[in-house]
Amino acid sequence: MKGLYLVTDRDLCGDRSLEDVILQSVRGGARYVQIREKDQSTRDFIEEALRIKEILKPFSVPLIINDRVDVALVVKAEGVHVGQSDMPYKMARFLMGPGAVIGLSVETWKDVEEAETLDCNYIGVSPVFDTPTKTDTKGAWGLDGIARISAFSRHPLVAIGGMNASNAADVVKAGAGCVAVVSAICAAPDPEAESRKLVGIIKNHV
Ligand code: TZP
Ligand code: MG
Repeated sequence: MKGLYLVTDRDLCGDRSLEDVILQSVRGGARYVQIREKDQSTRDFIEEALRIKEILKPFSVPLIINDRVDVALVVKAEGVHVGQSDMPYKMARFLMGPGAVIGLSVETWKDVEEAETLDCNYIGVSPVFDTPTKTDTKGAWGLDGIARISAFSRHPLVAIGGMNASNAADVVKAGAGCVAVVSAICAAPDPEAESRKLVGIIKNHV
């Protein structure tokens, strides 16, 4: 996993549709898109995921569904991302199959050690920095945390939390090949330009 990873937040898109922001972001070079919906009905989530799948197809960008393995299966998404309170990784793998992309969030050192025993496709280092976008976290890893995890873990690292064009280079230099952002793109006045800028920063520092 390398490059820019967009995680969505519909509320941060303002008067633009989520679909429009996603299209702009992949035009700007985002390589992965994760749809994260916390308050949507199952029906609406499925319909949205199907629309977004069509948008991503021409870009060969995999669709990853946050948490909801049922939605991922029914829309034939390429993957799911599970956190430590979601469906356990092995059950998600059992349902999704060997070919799916499955990411697992690590919030503590114990999570990192446990992830070593699992064949997840990446670990989400969560959060790297404190962020108003998600506040129910167990404390920020910081750049030191990324470096420590990167030295220890065999898994690709996807860094998430509080990242933007001002700190993405440091995060990549610390050992994360993939930078996942929510507000930096969803709330950007020009999501395509912002994505392009982040992609350039990541490329120059891996
Ligand atoms: N998981 C850990 S931090 C976070 C998630 C979903 C939110 C990151 O949002 P932002 O706006 O990129 O800081
Ligand atoms: Mg979750």
